[in-house]
Amino acid sequence: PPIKGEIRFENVSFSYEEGKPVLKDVSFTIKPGETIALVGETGAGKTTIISLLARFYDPQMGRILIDGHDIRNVTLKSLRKQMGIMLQDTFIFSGTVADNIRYAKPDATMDEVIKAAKTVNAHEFIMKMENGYDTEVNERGSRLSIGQRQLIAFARALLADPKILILDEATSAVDTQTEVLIQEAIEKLTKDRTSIIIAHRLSTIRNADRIFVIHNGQIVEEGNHQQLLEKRGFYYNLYTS
Ligand code: DGT
Ligand code: MG
Repeated sequence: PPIKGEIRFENVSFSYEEGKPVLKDVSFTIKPGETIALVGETGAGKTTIISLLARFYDPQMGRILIDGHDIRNVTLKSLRKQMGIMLQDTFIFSGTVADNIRYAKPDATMDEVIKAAKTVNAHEFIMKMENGYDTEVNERGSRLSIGQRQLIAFARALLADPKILILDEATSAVDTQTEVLIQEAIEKLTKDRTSIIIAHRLSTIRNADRIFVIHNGQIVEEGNHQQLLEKRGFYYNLYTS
C-alpha cells in the first residue's frame, strides 16, 4: 500500500562501538511532506540518523516508525523502495546517461527519463553532450562535473518518485550557475514528499520547513532559520562564526 511518509524516531540510541554512544535518546516526528534540514558540526551524528532510517544499522534502543509502523517489521526491499537516498558521493555507473537516470525504474520510457531530467535542470547539459542521453559515462563519472553528477542523481531520484527523500548534500563547491540549478532542483524534488537533507548550503537550510541542530548525538535545537537565529544558541554560533 502507498505510504504517507510520516517519520518518527522514538527514544533512539545507537553506538557503532560498545560504550561509545553516537545517538542519545533521539525523538522526533516529521510530518508527511515536510522538509527537514539536519545541521551540526562534523561527527555530531547526522549521517548516523539517516543510516538508521535506511536500516544500514538498527538502533540498540528505541524504535523508528514510518506511518506508525516499526521499520524492523518491513522488508528491506519495500523499505528502500519508499526511499530515495542520495549520499554525498553520487553513484554513477558505466553505461549511458539515460541508463543512469533509469536505474531505480528500469522500465521507464525515454519520455519519462527526459521529463525527470528537465524537472531537475539536467536536460540542458545532457543535450550538450555528444550523444545526448546515449552518451556513455564511466563508473567514476569522470566525464561529468560534480554538479552534473548531482543533477543526474536528482533525475534518478525524481523518476523513482519515492515518498521519502534523503539527501546528504555534497560539500564540494560548484560554480554559481550550477549552484542555482541545484537549488531549484532540490526545491522541486522535496515538493510533496517527506525530505531529510543533511544540509550544508545556507539556501537549502533556509528553505527547510524545520531545522534540527544535532550536537553530540542529540537534537539540541529545532525551528526554522529565523527562529533559530533568535535563540542565539548553537545554530546562531554555527552560522555567524
Ligand atoms: P559529518 O558528516 O562529518 O558532518 O558528521 P556527521 O554528523 O554525519 O557524523 P556521523 O553520524 O557520520 O558520525 C557520528 C559519530 O560516529 C562520529 O564520532 C564518528 C562515528 N562513526 C560514524 N560512522 C562510523 C562507523 O562506521 N564506525 C564507527 N566505529 N564509528 C563511526
Ligand atoms: Mg555525515
